[in-house]
Amino acid sequence: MSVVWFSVLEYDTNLPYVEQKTLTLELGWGFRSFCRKRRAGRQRNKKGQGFSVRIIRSLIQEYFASLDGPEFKVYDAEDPIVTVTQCFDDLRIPPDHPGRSPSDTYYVTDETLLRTHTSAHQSEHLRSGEADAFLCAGDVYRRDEIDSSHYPAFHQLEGVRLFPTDEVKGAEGLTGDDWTSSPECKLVADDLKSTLEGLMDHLFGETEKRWSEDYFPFTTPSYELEIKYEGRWLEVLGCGVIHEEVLAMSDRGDRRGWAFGLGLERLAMILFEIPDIRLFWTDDPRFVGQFKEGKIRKFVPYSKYPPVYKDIAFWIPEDYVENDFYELARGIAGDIVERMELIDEFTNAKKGKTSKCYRITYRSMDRSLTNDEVDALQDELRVKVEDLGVEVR
Ligand code: FA5
Ligand code: MG
Repeated sequence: MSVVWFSVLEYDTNLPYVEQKTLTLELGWGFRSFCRKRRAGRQRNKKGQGFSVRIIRSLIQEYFASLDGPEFKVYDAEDPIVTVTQCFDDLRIPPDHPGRSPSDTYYVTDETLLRTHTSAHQSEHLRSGEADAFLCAGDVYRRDEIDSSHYPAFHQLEGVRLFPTDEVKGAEGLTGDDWTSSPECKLVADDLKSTLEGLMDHLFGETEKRWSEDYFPFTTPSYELEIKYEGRWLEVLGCGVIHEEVLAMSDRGDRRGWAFGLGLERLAMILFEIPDIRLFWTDDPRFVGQFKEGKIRKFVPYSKYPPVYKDIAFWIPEDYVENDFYELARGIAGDIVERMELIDEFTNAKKGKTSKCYRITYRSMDRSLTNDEVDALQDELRVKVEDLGVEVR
């Protein structure tokens, strides 16, 4: 299995490679990896390897095809480079939302960016009026925290379902609280939850799951679903009842419906018992060789290489942004960074300054790291981090 990328999901950007290479330089680590891995994924596909995300995706499509009700049209060939309008404005994401900032999002130009979620295509598919229900899969990109379940490039699958007008007739014209407190809104939310619970049962059989309230500007009410995995709760999806203004902006203001967006790697991690999201990118034959087309079996762990821990402490400037530090470390050490953890923080009242100390776990998925190699990475980080205006202690 492992990757995954476009090749595995069988879609492609429309960008010629040369153009991608140019973008690569500006977009930093996530996009660079994506170009590299995409090529590797193609090779692997030729050899018949690399399937876990594709398997998950087919199981999901299979489930939705089996449901009564409208047929789910499948979209998966959208360009991952979208406009600010598609990714944010169409979804009521306000101008000052942190998700829009360059510390969270890879911008290509001021107006275009690598989509941060597949919801970026919701509005265009709603507006096209082609289907009352659809699924939309694609690769998405974010600057994010660094640990075993977060990666700067991953795959999402979006689902949308509009209800027949007569099933939600009582809610005609209702907005705001009048709508969200109506029995029709409850009907849509209940259908959403039971559909997704059914999906989890289809994927995993009996499994522990829990719902929590969430917030998205494009759905209300909103929820997230977590699954118990290796003794902890792992968030697998966000969802909700589509906000009436989103529907209205897509010329579907007369309709009501639900939407969800799930993380395909997260589900694959649970189904195949894959302990670290970086494994989706490894070329290690001990990993890749375990996943063959059409076969679902648990990952048989091989011994991990030993980790190397390094701490770094610095005084931060007022405009310090944590994601910029994570991105910097990824830029220097790539996949070798397994985890970055804030282990200490204090403010010196006299100096009026705050210090942060991070523990970085370096570990390769494919080989043993030498001390010299890790020291060199850490030294480079200590120098380059000063570009963020911090003062290393
Ligand atoms: C969203 O992206 C919303 N667009 C989902 C949605 C769609 C809500 C439609 C309502 C209606 P969120 O940021 O929580 O939500 O991400 C959704 C899922 O993507 C998460 O539950 C998780 O499974 C996965 N995910 C998020 N960040 C990462 C990451 N860095 N690495 C791997 N998977 C991730
Ligand atoms: Mg979430």
